[in-house]
Amino acid sequence: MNERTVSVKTAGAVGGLDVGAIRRDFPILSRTVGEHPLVFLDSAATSQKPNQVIDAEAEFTRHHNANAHRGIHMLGEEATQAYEGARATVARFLGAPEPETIVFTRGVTESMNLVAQGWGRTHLREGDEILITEMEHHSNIVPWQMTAAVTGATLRYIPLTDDGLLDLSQLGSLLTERTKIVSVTGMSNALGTITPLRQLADSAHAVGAIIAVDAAQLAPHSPIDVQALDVDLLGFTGHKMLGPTASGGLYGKSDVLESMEPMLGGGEMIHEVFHDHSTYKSAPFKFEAGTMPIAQQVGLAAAIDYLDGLGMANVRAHEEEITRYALDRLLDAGATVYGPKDASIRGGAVSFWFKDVHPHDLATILNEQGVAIRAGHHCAQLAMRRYGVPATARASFYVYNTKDEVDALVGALDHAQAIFS
Ligand code: 7TS
Repeated sequence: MNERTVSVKTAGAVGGLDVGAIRRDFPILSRTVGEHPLVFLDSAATSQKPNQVIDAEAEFTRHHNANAHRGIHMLGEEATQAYEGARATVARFLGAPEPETIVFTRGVTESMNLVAQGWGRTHLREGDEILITEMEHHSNIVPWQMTAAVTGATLRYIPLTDDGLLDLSQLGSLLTERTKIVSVTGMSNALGTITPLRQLADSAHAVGAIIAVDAAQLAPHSPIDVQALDVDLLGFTGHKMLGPTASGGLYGKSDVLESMEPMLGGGEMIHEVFHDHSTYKSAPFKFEAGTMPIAQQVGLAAAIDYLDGLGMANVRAHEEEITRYALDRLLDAGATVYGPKDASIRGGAVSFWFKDVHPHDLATILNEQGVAIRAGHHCAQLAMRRYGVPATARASFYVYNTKDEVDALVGALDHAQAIFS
């Protein structure tokens, strides 16, 4: 173990979290990159998983594996119980009124496609408008473009300010009685911007529209109460919140879910099948066709238990503190940061451009120093275009990151500068 690893492990409490203790739960964080300790600053792409999640998935697979909702035998019952238990855990975590308001999906991409197809194709027609924002991830743009093409509805965009905030000054003309749905990210993966969801929910409802939220980045980093926010639909992804890949889901108000058509047809979503038509189960089961990722949703429940143990308010406080520190250090180092500069109104995905070094070159050099960041357009090309860049470098933080790691990032930037000058 080298000196830096030791200092990370004794970093102690930041924002109410004992980060040293947390790091011991994540075996991957003790890996090295060549001679350098791994500094993982790419949790916005996918988070690392603690032993508790890895073990829960393995325990299910080792001792309880069977298909859910099918076998009338011991393992079948155990699998069903574990799967439905996970649904109840997710519902509690999001403040949902009952487990049946949670549809399991393989992540937020599937959730937003389900909204665009299952809700959009049923409810939208020519003359209707869909309102999204210019900071959306492609998974909350492309499905709407596809639905607009099929239904004849028009897609409109809330623009961004120079500071990386939603420009709500034109909301009155963008959000009208023609608007049937507002679909927005809760937190931008490219800019870090946090959306004023309750305000948008109230504005949407005032014109008779519903609101859907892409919470891929918000759910891992901030407490969420879907009832207090009064959102109609909210998609989330498990692998960004310490859970396994292919876990996640869609919360929906019961009447909204019932009004939606399934996106996938197949086994277990039907009530009865006839030659010329089929009848479906009620929500959420009508949306869960075929064999679902069962072990993965069980792993997601373990991830939620882990986050609950930390306390989501503490998770958010830690993120704010480390993001504030990172913003200060990056700006001091001469980086151009995209998105809000005030950590109290943003999340921990920090996009930047350092001097004249292309983000891909920067990520390559940083990797040689053990620092893992992401470079690219982050599946947010509209936001990139808004700020006149093809790509950015992005450092993103989670519960296991320390200020020492921010220092390692800035140290690696100095190294990159030395190479390029
Ligand atoms: N929405 C947002 C805001 C995201 O950040 C992502 C993934 C998605 C949707 C899609 O999530 P998935 O789980 O269905 O793939 N964002 C990123 C990222 O920022 N880097 O890699 C993936």
